Amino acid sequence: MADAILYGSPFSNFVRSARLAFEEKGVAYTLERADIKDPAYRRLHPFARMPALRHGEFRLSESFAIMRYVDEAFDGASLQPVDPRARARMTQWVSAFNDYFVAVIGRRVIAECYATVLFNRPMDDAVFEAALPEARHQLGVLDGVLAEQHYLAGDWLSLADLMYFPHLFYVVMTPRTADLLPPFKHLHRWFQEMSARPSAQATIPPMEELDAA
Ligand SMILES: N[C@@H](CCC(=O)N[C@@H](CS)C(=O)NCC(=O)O)C(=O)O
Repeated sequence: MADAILYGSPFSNFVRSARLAFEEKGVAYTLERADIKDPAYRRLHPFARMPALRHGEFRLSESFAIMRYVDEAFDGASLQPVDPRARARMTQWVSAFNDYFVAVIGRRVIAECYATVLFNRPMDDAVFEAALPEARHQLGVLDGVLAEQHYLAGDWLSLADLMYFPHLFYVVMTPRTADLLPPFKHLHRWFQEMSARPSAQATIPPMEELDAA
């Protein structure tokens, strides 16, 4: 079967999570930049977001669905725990990511720092500052989990870790937010270990092209 094609930008957090699944699994894929505003792209993603996947005739959208497909359709060490409780824990953290973490750390903290690049407008300091207490609370929750275990779903890397890492990468790399993570020492330990993985190294966004706040 043809290699998988992942559509999206190398700057996108969600695209990077999907790429991390390919890299961790050792599965060949091609990253293709897509014009998500092109009506034809809706055949791949009905809501015109990224990433989307094409694997032969099979089309799929939504990062977590793509990550599960990559994990389950190809050989290699599993990125999802077998134990039902650990697997449920992975799903819990992915759900929390999609519903709470993205809304605060994705859309109000990181996105504000990149408002010029993303929305062609100045950063809204009030939105950014107002989000910080909840952002710190969320980082504290993750820190508490990682104080007890090595990865978010237990002792082994899982899709939950791959989901959070790209967002936290921007928190650490962005001058305005760089001091947020280090006080959470367990989360910081996890972040440093995740950053050193070959999968993370292979998917670093070309930051020099961005002008962060
Ligand atoms: N729930 C989606 C979220 C995807 C998403 O929001 N992607 C962003 C890029 S990081 C996007 O496509 N933004 C384009 C836009 O909002 O126009 C997923 O998990 O794949």
